[in-house]
Amino acid sequence: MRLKVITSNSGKVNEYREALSSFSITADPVKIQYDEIQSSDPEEIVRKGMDHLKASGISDFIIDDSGMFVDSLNGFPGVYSAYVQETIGNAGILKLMENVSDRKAVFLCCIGCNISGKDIMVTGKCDGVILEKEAGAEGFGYDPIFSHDGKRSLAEMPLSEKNNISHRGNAVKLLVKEIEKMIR
Ligand code: ITT
Repeated sequence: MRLKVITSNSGKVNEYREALSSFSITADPVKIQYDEIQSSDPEEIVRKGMDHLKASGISDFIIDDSGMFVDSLNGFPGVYSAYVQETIGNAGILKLMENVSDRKAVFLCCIGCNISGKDIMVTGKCDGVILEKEAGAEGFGYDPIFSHDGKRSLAEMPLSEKNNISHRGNAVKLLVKEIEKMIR
């Protein structure tokens, strides 16, 4: 099976390639500009994105909307994660977290997948904490400041190890279960 991975983010492409290959699914990266609506609900953002792509005649694809939600910042940056990463970046988040003792955060990844005209939507999560400083050179985005075990950041893990515990890796596991139900 082949699925188009529609994203502008090459880090996501690498993760999908690795995660899907274990299930004999080939990920073909495709860059298509489509408008992401503003919403506080990642599933709504994905649903509207899928509708837009299907209306343009595109099928057999994956899109995802991901975000990091920090408890002590009332869920910020959450659905604004892309904008916040581009503007204040990891250094800005660390600044906001100075002298904050509750460092709990969660990463969510909502995947929308269209296969043979049918839609599947799943959400994976990864609980963790915001580290005191950036660490590691792997991955992308918030990986250097987010840690699942409170010790190593996601950017200190090889890609396959991140996929084992990450929001996107967990979403892919749920997606594959749904695909298996669909083709059974
Ligand atoms: P597309 O919408 O084109 O897929 P994007 O990078 O804008 O790419 P998102 O809106 O889903 O994707 O991501 C929101 C932000 O969160 C963005 O800055 C990402 O770099 C970051 N992000 C997403 N997944 C991440 C992950 O697994 N690790 C670290 N940062 C991540």
